[in-house]
Amino acid sequence: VEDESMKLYFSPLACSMASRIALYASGAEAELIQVNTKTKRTADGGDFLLVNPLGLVPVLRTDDGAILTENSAVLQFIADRHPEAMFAPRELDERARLHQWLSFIGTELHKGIFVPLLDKAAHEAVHAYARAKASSRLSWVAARLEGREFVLDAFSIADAYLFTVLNWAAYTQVALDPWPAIVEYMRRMRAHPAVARAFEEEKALYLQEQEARV
Ligand SMILES: N[C@@H](CCC(=O)N[C@@H](CS)C(=O)NCC(=O)O)C(=O)O
Repeated sequence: VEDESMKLYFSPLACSMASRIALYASGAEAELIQVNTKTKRTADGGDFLLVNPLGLVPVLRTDDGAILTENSAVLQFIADRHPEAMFAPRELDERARLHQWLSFIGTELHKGIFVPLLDKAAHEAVHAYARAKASSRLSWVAARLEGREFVLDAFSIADAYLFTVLNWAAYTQVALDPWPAIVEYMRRMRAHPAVARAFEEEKALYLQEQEARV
């Protein structure tokens, strides 16, 4: 597979970290381009809105120059390119289960709970509304993880995305302790080589970004 020219636009510790994890787990090569999602500038001063008018990461520029947005699509694209290296089920029922989890993580967790809580401009009523949803959503995740190592039968892009999103619990005062299965899962994920590498790199970039802002 020729993939020297793939580019992943990311912001440190944002949802795009899931795609970095998938790149590392699958062994795919891609240039990683940091985006300041506040100023909509890329690290080299480019206008990110020309890449994605929505100003959202992740964006994957595939090696034939196509622009792909949306976590779920980007993650599946990366995993499907290297099925020998990364578990990317293709049979109908397993793929449906993968879709189910990517959609759940993207809508119920990422957008439903964490985006409103991370948005400092959101009114307290918005925060309360999001917080009220957290318990049932996290119970659902915990029930799935009870007695299993990964979301599916092996490490997959669903784990990359779930770890990335649940990592925001620390920044939003969402307690995970009531769900030991989730706490243990996060511990296991942090020890996974692709997750550990991506997380360490993005934590360092996140700190740099925070320091530059002050
Ligand atoms: N629906 C999009 C949402 C992506 C998204 O929310 N990206 C966030 C980072 S986690 C972002 O770029 N936020 C910048 C902004 O809102 O301006 C997807 O699933 O990829």
